[in-house]
Amino acid sequence: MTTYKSTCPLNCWDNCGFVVEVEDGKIVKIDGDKEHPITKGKICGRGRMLEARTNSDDRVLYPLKKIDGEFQRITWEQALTEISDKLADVKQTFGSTAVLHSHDYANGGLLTKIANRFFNSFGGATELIGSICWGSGIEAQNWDFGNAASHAPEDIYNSKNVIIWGRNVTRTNMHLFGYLQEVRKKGVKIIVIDPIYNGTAKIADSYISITPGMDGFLAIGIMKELIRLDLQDKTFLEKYTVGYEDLVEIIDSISIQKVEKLTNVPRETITKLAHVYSEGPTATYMGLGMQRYANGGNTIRLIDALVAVSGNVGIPGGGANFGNTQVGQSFDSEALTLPEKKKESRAFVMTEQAEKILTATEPPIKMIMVSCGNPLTQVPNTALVQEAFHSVDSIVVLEQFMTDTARLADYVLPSATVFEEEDIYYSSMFHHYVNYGPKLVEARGEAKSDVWIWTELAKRLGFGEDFNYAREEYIKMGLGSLQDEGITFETIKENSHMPLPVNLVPWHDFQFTTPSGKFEFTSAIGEMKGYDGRLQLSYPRESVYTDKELARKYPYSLLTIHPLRSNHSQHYHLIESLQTVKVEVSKDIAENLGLLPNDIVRVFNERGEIKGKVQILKESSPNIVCIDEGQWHIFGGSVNSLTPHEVSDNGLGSSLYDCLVGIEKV
Ligand SMILES: Nc1nc2c(c(=O)[nH]1)N[C@H]1C(S)=C(S)[C@@H](COP(=O)(O)OP(=O)(O)OC[C@H]3O[C@@H](n4cnc5c(=O)[nH]c(N)nc54)[C@H](O)[C@@H]3O)O[C@H]1N2
Ligand SMILES: Nc1nc2c(c(=O)[nH]1)N[C@H]1C(S)=C(S)[C@@H](COP(=O)(O)OP(=O)(O)OC[C@H]3O[C@@H](n4cnc5c(=O)[nH]c(N)nc54)[C@H](O)[C@@H]3O)O[C@H]1N2
Ligand code: SF4
Ligand SMILES: [Mo]
Repeated sequence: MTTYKSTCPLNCWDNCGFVVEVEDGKIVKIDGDKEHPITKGKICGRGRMLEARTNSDDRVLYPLKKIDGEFQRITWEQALTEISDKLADVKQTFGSTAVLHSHDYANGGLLTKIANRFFNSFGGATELIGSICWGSGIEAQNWDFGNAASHAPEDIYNSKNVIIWGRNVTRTNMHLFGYLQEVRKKGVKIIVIDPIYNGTAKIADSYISITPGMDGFLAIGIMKELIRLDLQDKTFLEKYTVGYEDLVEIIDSISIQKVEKLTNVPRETITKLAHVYSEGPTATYMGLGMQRYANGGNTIRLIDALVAVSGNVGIPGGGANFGNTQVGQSFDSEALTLPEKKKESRAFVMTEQAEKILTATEPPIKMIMVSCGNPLTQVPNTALVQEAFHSVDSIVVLEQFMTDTARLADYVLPSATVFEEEDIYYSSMFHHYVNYGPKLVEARGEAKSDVWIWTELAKRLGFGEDFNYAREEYIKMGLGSLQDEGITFETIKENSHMPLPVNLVPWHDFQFTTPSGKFEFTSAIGEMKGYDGRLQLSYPRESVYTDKELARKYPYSLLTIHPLRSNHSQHYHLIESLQTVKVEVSKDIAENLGLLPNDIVRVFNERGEIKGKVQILKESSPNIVCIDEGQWHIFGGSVNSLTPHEVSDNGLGSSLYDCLVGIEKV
């Protein structure tokens, strides 16, 4: 038995360092790498289960083709020839954008970018832009600061207060939880703002329950109190911001009583929060859940504004921490993706892909290639996604398992797992270390890395010369100018992980990358894109305040948060106890409808329905139903059969959690 260092490829805040045991060419055990500076030897079950994901009997191990409704094993030669012929035909007859590349972030490896190299060299397919995950928040921070950049994890040691605002840290970001436990012992005050009393609330000094989608109003209320008490940071506001008058106008246009009513947060708590923000440094860690609303971009912008007004921007221990996109921006994406090869282009916003597939003309979508994604479970409005995928002539899915999406395919191509290919891995959400993942075992069966698959298709389509590189050469291309700073393929390999040269305290020089060079309460980028660049009083789309009729029919807010033991849809099929739908309801719903634990209920709205077993939430905002995302069709179905696919306010995010439902016992 030999042990090697490796890393977790899963889409997660933490991007852990691994120690992997290999015996007789087989992965036998995965543990944490104690020498990893951020993840320090601790990993979660999802990471450990990458062993099962590699060794499972259910893995797709051979190229498959659907013939008369049944999948049959075919050779790679047949698969690659038929698929490349189809791609060439579609391009010739309809143009290259008649092919859609549907994907998400299921693998954190640098070389997933080779898919973009393929489609650019193809002449330009229809691509997905924005993100179901974090699109509205990233766009919001681009408008306010010029970029979405978080403080380094260790900067929390400089904080006096920490606000965990809509991030489910114990479940989704376990190493931030480690830091919280540590600083709490030193007297740092921790406050959790969330509709649900989550695991982090248990260690917090206070838990503030809030009505879903109303966080922007809470930020306004806190700013109102800061100004009333004359606690705003006047120097920062004067020297480094634009549009403060517009913000004050919005703040003045709503009473504190209205803020209390909308948020369900009492006045005294709002005043206390104003003091917490002014007696900093106060770090704000935002989650991604609360921007998956029709008003999500504006919500993040209002929280950014609060962090700015209270003087917590650009100082150690402060920050408006959302995603840390400066990590991903460290790499030379263009060298890997060759955007100059693209001759035609068309983009669909990710959350709207189904609707766009169904309505696209000039050209219509004729073929879909799916990699690193499972849209049938993960993309909102499942019925529409199903209809869209059924409407397309050919679907090719690169996969490790027979997911709901793979089952719809005409061809399924077996994809290698993290331990079967070499790459470097990073996450643009939390810390700034890049990790090395060596090839530790041969790919099982006839599985191949995605890079190999794109390369073989490229050769058959006649643009193989751009694919004439070894993996190592691609990694070097992607490292670009990092190599001048000593971050080379060799040094990453030697050290297993290396810090990237990002700003550890973003905006410490108060030089913002917005058009004005200042923090923009009123956004020039927003205006250039045709939006009203000012901050707004804006509401979720599905709420009693915006659609009384809908709220009468479907009175409860559905949150579809990330599961504890699965990374999205990736672990349900490997853990038997996860294979039922769990419907968590707030206490008031249980009392009003006479629901008891384990009752079977139907949750429904105009888009669909789902059945599951009741559990009662210990503490939460009222009228909440919560169903974890990621469930497979065979185990009761994805909760996305209920969620809306409409975009968020700034055009690039989803409104997944902006969803009203009814519920009844069956
Ligand atoms: N175990 C596990 N961890 C994961 C993942 C996983 O699938 N499983 N996925 C990874 C990925 S891709 C992502 S994007 C991250 C997401 O990480 P998080 O942002 O932590 O996770 P979410 O599940 O999106 O939602 C987080 C919290 O938002 C709260 N919330 C929902 N609506 C509102 C609201 O209106 N206001 C407020 N204040 N809170 C609200 C929910 O109650 C929940 O506690 O997690 C990563 N980590
Ligand atoms: N209702 C609801 N829906 C959600 C969310 C929510 O909170 N609620 N969260 C959203 C968020 S934040 C995200 S990030 C998305 C995630 O959505 P996805 O990324 O689509 O979800 P996953 O289940 O992580 O992964 C999809 C598939 O990629 C495959 N895969 C893994 N590695 C590789 C690889 O190297 N190559 C190839 N070809 N395939 C690979 C896996 O086997 C898996 O089946 O879901 C979104 N959907
Ligand atoms: S899923 Fe996240 S927390 Fe778990 S091992 Fe992977 S990176 Fe670490
Ligand atoms: Mo995500």
